[in-house]
Amino acid sequence: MVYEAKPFDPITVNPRDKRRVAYFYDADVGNYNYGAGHPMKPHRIRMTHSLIMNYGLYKKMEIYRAKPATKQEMCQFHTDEYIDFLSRVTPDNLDMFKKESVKFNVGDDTPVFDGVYEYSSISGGGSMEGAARLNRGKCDVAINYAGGLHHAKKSEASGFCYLNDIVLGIIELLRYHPRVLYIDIDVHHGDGVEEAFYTTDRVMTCSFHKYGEFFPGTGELRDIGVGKGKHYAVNVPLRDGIDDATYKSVFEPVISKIMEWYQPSAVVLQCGGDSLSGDRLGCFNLSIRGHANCVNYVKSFGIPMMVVGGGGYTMRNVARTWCFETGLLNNVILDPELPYNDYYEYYGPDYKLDVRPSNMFNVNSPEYLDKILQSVFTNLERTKYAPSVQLNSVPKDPEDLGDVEEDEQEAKDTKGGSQYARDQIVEPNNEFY
Ligand code: YEM
Ligand code: CA
Ligand code: ZN
Repeated sequence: MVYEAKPFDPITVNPRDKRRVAYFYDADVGNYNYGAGHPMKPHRIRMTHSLIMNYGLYKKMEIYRAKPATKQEMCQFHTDEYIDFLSRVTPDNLDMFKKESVKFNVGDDTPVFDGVYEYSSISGGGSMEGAARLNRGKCDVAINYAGGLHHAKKSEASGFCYLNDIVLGIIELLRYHPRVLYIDIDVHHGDGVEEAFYTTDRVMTCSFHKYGEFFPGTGELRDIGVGKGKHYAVNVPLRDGIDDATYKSVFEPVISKIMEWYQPSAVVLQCGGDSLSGDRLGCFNLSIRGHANCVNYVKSFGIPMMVVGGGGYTMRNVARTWCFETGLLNNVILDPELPYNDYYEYYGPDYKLDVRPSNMFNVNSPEYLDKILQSVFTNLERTKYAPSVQLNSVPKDPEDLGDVEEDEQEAKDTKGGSQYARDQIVEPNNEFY
């Protein structure tokens, strides 16, 4: 048996760890509205931000408002046609786009709401700028809770997602990093990101998700990538009711084995909050600690890290969790008592920084999990050990042109792996991955 049920130990941090955290937030994001009754509520990002600020985490990290992603940037992954449509369509002119609405899959899950393009550009801008700051060694951790929209496809909206900010962020990371690991703890399969990098060994994708009569229906254990990407996609299909200790007992061995075999130089962690207990759409039974343990575990490898949001449909629990995780990323365990904040009334009756598990049944048996771990390990052992890529010089970032002083300052900075990253300037000719 390779599966071993581990105890769930208390989460710890090292206050002497001085990793630099860049947090991206745009105050407009909470105003976008998918429509009455729709489960996706961008307001949860504003609630998270208010908690983060009222816990005083602004003293620990740098806070940025990213430039919204431009059309040109979006089209590094998406088709011109699709982005052009997104930029033109509005609730008022939707009638004129009947054919396109079908083609680009806007509808019930992905409605055309006021500002859908601007909302997407905020989400994408945060992940792209976060990646660029990591690339330039200006931070060790970048956070964008408006990102994590993992279902968006090259030319199609899907599952509440329009723009795949994660793919755009990873493409940016690939300019400097030979191997990027993508980890997805949202309760849904990270299909859009997996699909984008399914045929390359430059990105390993690893999604943990509910599988079986659940959206989007992909992410089987045997889906492992194609061509050069064979064995570089990892899927961990789970059943209802997984708890903290069980999730940890699967997550940690899988990630540890990936780190050993793949040796990524950067990692992107999608922190979808719909894997929490009591989520409106999810069916897992994680407490805040079970979810946050994943963040702390990935952080413990000390690799440049991008943290993005994702799903999460019980707003008060998403805000609690992302705030607690922002604390961990800054090496602080936050006080269980919530501070007063703009949305205090949402957190009653207890007003605590806690998401409790329920007594639901855990359908994931040790035998089932053992089968999954065996298969995942066998596939990883078939990968080439830390595959390398031809080294070429990277075209300069437009924003760096003429900024000699900053470049000189940057050149002096040898902390946080940035010198290593610059030594490994890796964009192959005429392709991103
Ligand atoms: O399962 C689907 C649909 C069914 N197929 C035709 C696709 N979509 C998922 C997407 C989840 C993305 C994270 C889905 N949609 N799960 C729940 C919903 C959902 C969508 C709504 C849209 C407008 C929902 O569930 C309660 N309520 C909605 C209410 C309004
Ligand atoms: Ca997932
Ligand atoms: Zn989800």
